[in-house]
This record gives sequence, C-alpha cells and structure tokens, in this order.
Amino acid sequence: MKLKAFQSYLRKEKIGLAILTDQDVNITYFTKVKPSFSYLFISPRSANLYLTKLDKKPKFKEITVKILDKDWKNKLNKNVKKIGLNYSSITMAYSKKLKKLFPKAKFVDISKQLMELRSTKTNEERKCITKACQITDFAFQELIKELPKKRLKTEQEVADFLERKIKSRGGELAFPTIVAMGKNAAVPHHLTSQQILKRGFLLLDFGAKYDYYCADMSRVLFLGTPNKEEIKMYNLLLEAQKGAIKQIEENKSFIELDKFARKQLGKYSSYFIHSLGHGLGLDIHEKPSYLKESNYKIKYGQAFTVEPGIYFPGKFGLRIEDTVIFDGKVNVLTKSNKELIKVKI
Ligand SMILES: [Mn+2]
Repeated sequence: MKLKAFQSYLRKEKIGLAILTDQDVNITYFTKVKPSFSYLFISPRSANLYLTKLDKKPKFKEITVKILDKDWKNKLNKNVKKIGLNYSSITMAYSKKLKKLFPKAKFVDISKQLMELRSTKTNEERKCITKACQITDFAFQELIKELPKKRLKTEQEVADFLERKIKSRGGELAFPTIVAMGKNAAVPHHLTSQQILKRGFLLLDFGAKYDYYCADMSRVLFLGTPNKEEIKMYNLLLEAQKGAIKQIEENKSFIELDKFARKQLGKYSSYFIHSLGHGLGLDIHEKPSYLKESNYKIKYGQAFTVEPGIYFPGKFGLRIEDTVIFDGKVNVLTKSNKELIKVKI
C-alpha cells in the first residue's frame, strides 16, 4: 500500500531508514504478505524485506527480498543517522538489538505516521474489507437458516457455526466471535460460553478477515416472542443506528456523530457505555477513532463501524453494528437485515 507516500515522509523528516520488526502488522500493510518472521527496512529510496529460509519468497516490484543469513547484519549500511521505529509495535528486546546494531543513529517514533497512512484506505484495501463483509453477511444468513432447526444448543455452538461458515468462504476470523444470550449481552465484551440458548435476545458480534482485512458486524436476534418493551428498546436502538449512519458526511467530526447517536437514545443514553465505533482495516481497531482527544473528522477512504449499544445489567444488552466506508458518501458494507429477527424456539 502507500509505500511511496511513506517514503516521501521519511525524506521530509530526514529519516534515513525505518525498521519494522517481526509481527508488526505494517509489514503486511506494505508487502501484502505475512511471513512467519521478517524485518522490513524502508529507506526513502528502497525497501528490503528480510526473511528466513522457512517462508516462500514473494515477488515484488518495489521491494527487494533478502535472506537472514549469517552475515546479513554485516552488509547493512551503519552510517544512517536517523532511524524510525514503530514504538507501538516494537518490543524492548528488538529495540535494544537495533540500537546496538546502529550505535551512531538517533531513533525516532514513526507510529503516528503509520497509523495516519492506514486511516484512509486505498481501493485495493477497500476491496478486501468489502469481501470480508460479504463473507460475514453470508455466515449470518446461514445462521438464520440454521437456528430454527434447533441443532445449535449453546452460545459456543452458535459461534462455532458462524466461524465454520466464514472459513468455508476463505475467510479467517477478525476477532473471537461474541455470542451472548440474554443477560450475558449486558457485558459488551462477553466471553462466549456454554450458556444454553433460551428465550430472549441473542447478541452476535463477529467478523471475517479476508486477505488480512477485517469486517465487524453485530446483530441481535430474538429467540421466542419479544414483549412490547423488548420490541420498543430494540427499535429505539435501531433508529439511533440508522440515524447516525444518515448523519455521516465529509468533515463532520466523529465526536459529533457519537453525540447524535446518544441524543437519539434519550433517557437511555446512560446505558450506552462505549463510543459509537472505531476505524478498522488490518487491525480490528485502528484509526480513525471516535474519542474526544483524537478529534478525527470524516474523510474520504476511511473505514469504520457504527455501533450504538444499550446494556441493562442483569437483564439484557443490545448492539447493532455495521462496517461502513466513506467515499464522498457512506457505503454500508455489511448488508445483513437489521429488523428484529424472531426465531421460534
Ligand atoms: Mn466493533
């Protein structure tokens, strides 16, 4: 992805070399591969991916592949004065090693620049996120067909089913699937358990990952027949979610969008205990953020979620979430039905 843009940043900041280490997801960002072990060295003019002999050697136009042989360190240019490291990924151990390897260099943090680059997506990234969302929709659709057959008995079995369907379409998991029955859903990050399915709201928060890119979606089903109060709460949340999506426009701040959703919930807004969403891409949580302190505005190419929720401890929890991408207008990429689906039990 935006390798050239990153290199011009290095040039501008007079950073002779940026080093990304081992499990840094930014290696995948620039190379579109995920080696079992690697370093990526990027200078203003070149980029070298160092691999062990254990991985398949990828072919690139703009990146040279080198092998971590016995004397790879001796072949490095040690005269570089300023080296950029990703402080939010590198371990202390690697940082120490590199400081020893380049004793004359000054080290600076490049984490912010990497986050900013990734906060708006290229067309290629957009395609991967779109595909991840399609696989997510597919798994949900299959679940809707499966649930009335009453073969799935527990939260865990529902999660396993969704995950199997994701994998059957070439996807991986963007994060561990949350399946929360009844009062379990009052904990937004409930750990899927052996809880037996029964009458009540069933919350699903899950997503596929395709070509390293994440989708994120939450839906709530009702097992059995909901009462008036339950339908009212669900529809209140649904209107807030749809309303917030309609408010998306260029240069509006994410804080404002968050505030709008809260206002829609009226007296129930105190039960909305997290922010309205998050950016996503290679990571399930990345920039842009809805948080006050980061003060992001809606820009072309951003991919993010819109996910208001209300949580009543000891009773139930609701969250409706879509993944969207902004390209002058809002595109909702997760297309699964949001009306309250009732499943006979
Ligand atoms: Mn989410």
